[in-house]
Amino acid sequence: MGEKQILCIGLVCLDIINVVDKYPEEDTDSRCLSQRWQRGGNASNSCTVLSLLGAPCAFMGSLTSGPVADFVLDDLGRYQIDTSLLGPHPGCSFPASIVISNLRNGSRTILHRNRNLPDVTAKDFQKVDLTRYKWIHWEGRNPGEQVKMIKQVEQYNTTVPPEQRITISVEIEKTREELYQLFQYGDVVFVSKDVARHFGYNSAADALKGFYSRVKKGALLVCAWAEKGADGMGPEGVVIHSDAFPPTAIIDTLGAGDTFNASVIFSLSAGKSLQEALTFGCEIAGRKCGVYGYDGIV
Ligand SMILES: Nc1ncnc2c1ncn2[C@@H]1O[C@H](COP(=O)(O)OP(=O)(O)O)[C@@H](O)[C@H]1O
Ligand SMILES: *[C@@H]1O[C@H](CO)[C@@H](O)[C@H](O)[C@H]1NC(C)=O
Ligand SMILES: *[C@@H]1O[C@H](CO)[C@@H](O)[C@H](O)[C@H]1NC(C)=O
Ligand SMILES: CC(=O)N[C@H]1CO[C@H](CO)[C@@H](O)[C@@H]1O
Repeated sequence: MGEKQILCIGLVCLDIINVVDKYPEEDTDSRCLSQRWQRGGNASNSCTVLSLLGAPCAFMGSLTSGPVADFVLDDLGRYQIDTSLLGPHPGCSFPASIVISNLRNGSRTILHRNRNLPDVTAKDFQKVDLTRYKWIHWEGRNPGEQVKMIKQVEQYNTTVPPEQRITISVEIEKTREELYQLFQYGDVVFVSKDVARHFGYNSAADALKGFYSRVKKGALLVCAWAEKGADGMGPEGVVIHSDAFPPTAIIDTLGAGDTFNASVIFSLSAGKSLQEALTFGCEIAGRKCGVYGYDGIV
């Protein structure tokens, strides 16, 4: 067996990206500067970045069959992302999003299509051979099942020597009450600016101070704040900060958060400190904002 992998569990979808130089007005015809298909989905994006950084990684999620699924599968392969845990769900429609990326101000508007693809369940997860992974990341989606999966990993951790234990990270991005139970799981917890704002916090530092009591003992809590960079807090209760690294021009901020998370996970999994990981996360995410897609960030 080769080096242990980092596994990301969540969604893969198709992003149909339309680049415009002015946001379209309703009831008008307008042209986009370019249009492209790109594999998307938060956990799938983080895998792309982990792989570009040189970490062996795997993605677990649902996939249907058909031309769009083939495109996505090919692309995962192109980035050497292990897809052996992808569950087939023929007959379901594939999640796709229309993204309007405004070149003038870097804004991006996303129109999600309703999806009927099932999320990964604890039952699916039981089949996973945990000895292959050193880190597992969950994009918060179906927390009831996700907590059961995390408990399986915690149970596994009690049966192996410390150096073989799996680090658990979770991401809480959406303002959905049921997702907040994920705070108390995870050695590393990522919470979004959206959730922070929803709770009335106006900075990453305030969010960390407010949320830290929810995480488990010893955990790291991380909150990114777009052009303000990102903050993190560990058991010492001290706020650690990295400024953003703005590119010369903002080209495409889609997936900046996923790039940031992946880079932080990469850095921490290599034994770096929280400060080093935040700085690395902001540096790579900043570079990502300066290119289309992900190629060229490393
Ligand atoms: N406009 C920007 N300029 C420079 N860095 C940025 C910018 N937007 C995002 N970043 C970087 O990406 C990280 C994640 O940003 P975030 O706002 O959480 O992403 P998302 O846009 O995906 O929600 C930030 O911590 C920062 O390092
Ligand atoms: C592994 O699981 C234990 C619980 O058994 C948990 O406390 C720990 O944070 C997990 N991760 C690591 C890296 O030990
Ligand atoms: C990364 O974390 C941010 C919250 O800081 C979230 O918006 C984004 O969806 C996360 N991506 C993944 C793959 O967890
Ligand atoms: C498909 C999906 O849930 N995408 C989300 C990924 O994360 C960004 C923010 O980082 C959201 O805006 C997307 O909706």
